[in-house]
Amino acid sequence: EGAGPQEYTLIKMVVLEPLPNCLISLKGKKISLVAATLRPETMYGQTNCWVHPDIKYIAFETVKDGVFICTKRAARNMSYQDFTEKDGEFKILLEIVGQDLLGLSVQSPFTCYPKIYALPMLTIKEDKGTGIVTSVPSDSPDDYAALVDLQKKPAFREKYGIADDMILPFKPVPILETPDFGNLSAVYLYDELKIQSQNDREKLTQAKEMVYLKGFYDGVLLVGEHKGSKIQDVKKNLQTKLIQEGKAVIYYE
Ligand code: A2H
Repeated sequence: EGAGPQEYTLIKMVVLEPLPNCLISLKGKKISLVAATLRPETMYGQTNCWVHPDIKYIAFETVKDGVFICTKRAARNMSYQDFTEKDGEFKILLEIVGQDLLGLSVQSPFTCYPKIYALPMLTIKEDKGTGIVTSVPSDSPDDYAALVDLQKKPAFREKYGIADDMILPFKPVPILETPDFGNLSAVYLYDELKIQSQNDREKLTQAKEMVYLKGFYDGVLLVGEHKGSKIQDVKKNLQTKLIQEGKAVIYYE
């Protein structure tokens, strides 16, 4: 880790009806699952979001944006970044175990899928970001590996009560092209390095570094208003656009 704080883009994924039982008491409020990402320019390729079944999350009221769902640790950090009225104070509306969020549907910015689902990822770390991750399987090897695990293992889906139609229709979307890895970098490297599952940590770390470097320095966007532009040139613009449209905020930790 570097010396200074890390800046993340916090993507607001708005929870859609029908609300899962654990959120019924919040009916009528705007509720968002919030995910910290380093790659706001890839949001065109979201196919789902990730929640850890065993992590404890909370719902808390923000000043401007309705209710956020994330770990308590992230809520505390946010309370020092003007998300709540008083520094260090946040009102916990609910405590929720990840398991109970699985299968809920959200609307997330920029993706071509009007509705995406919260699915289980077992490698999520409790002490990073919000504990919720947005999934871009075209460009994140971790996301692709976790999605393939669910797609090819019906028993894994059943264990968490995930219906086939929350997963099977969601294909990685080509959003960014690099000369070396083509237009689905994560898929290319998953195959090339013969990654077996989301637990294949060593190879996934290697794949992640490769995708990130090539994507940033050689990547060209294939979709959206900056189609044809280099990632380096538009990453910041896309972050700003998300923020201006009220779909994201900056978050540090
Ligand atoms: B990234 P860093 Cl397309 N546990 O967003 C595990 N992973 C987490 C997490 C947590 N608690 N919180 C955030 N992340 C993921 C997009 C993306 C990301 C792409 C490609 C690479 C990539 C879509 N998922 O990250 O340790 C989030 O996934 C590669 C590292 O702070 C976030 O950005 O560097 C990134 O890890 C933050 O990880």
